[in-house]
Amino acid sequence: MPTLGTPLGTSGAAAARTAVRTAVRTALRTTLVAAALALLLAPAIAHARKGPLYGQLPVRHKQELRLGRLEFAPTFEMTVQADYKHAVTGGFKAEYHLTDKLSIGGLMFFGTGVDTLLTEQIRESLPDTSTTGDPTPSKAQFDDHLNTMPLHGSLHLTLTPWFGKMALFGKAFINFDAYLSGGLAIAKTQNSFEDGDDCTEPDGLDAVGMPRFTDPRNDCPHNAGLNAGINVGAGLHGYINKWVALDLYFRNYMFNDNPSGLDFDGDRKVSDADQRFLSHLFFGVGVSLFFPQIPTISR
Ligand SMILES: [Ca+2]
Ligand SMILES: [Ca+2]
Repeated sequence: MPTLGTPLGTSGAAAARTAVRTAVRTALRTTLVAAALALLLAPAIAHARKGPLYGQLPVRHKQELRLGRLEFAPTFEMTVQADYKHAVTGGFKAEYHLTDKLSIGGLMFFGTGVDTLLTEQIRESLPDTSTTGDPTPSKAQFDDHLNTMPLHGSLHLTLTPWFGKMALFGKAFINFDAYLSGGLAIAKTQNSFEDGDDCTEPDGLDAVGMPRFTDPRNDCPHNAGLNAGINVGAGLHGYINKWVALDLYFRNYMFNDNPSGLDFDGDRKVSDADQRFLSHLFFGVGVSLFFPQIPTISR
């Protein structure tokens, strides 16, 4: 009769070893199958995490309101914060949209000068006739030195990185875009000074007989002619339909100018040295017409 603590026989030990080997093989097989399944399913799981829109176009079947279209816009432009003369102008913008985001264009405006409130106040404070020894200009001398801008324009590149749709009162949906623009500026300026624009009249002789300049009022304004410079602008289109849009923008035309036509640097004479590289900021509103009238549709 067997007793507790008696060692197993030879056949019992062999059976136990076989059972352990079988268990290890089963565990290994299960682990390998699980690893293979994980490798196979990993891309599918990753794709599912990125969502169904992964790799898709941002916008499908989009109306191409700019791409390949010519934009022509009758436009009104007026200066903002001019010192002496507002420029009130009318003209046009022409722009060819090479891509949805990039266009090349030009602007041309014709206009007239309108006194600012500052000019009216200064004129009222001035005497009708000038006096020798008193540097104050007469009303006529002040007026004849001011310049106006009868013509100005631009050649520029425009970047339109933003576009979308706006809802008006939750009912009407209109397309819009916003753009930045910059390039070359040109401006024609003129004055009403009768004796020309480039003279600097001597006002006597100094001790060694050289011309002496003490009175800028009889000098020419040095502020008329064709001026070249640069311009930058920013604006937006609100599309009324597929080929008509409202165009609102600010554009700054920068070039050398001396709007008062009088002595700015204080050397008692008017010369080209009185000109500075100045901003001429305009607000513009135009009606943009896009051609062809029917936009293409993206894929
Ligand atoms: Ca002089
Ligand atoms: Ca001067």
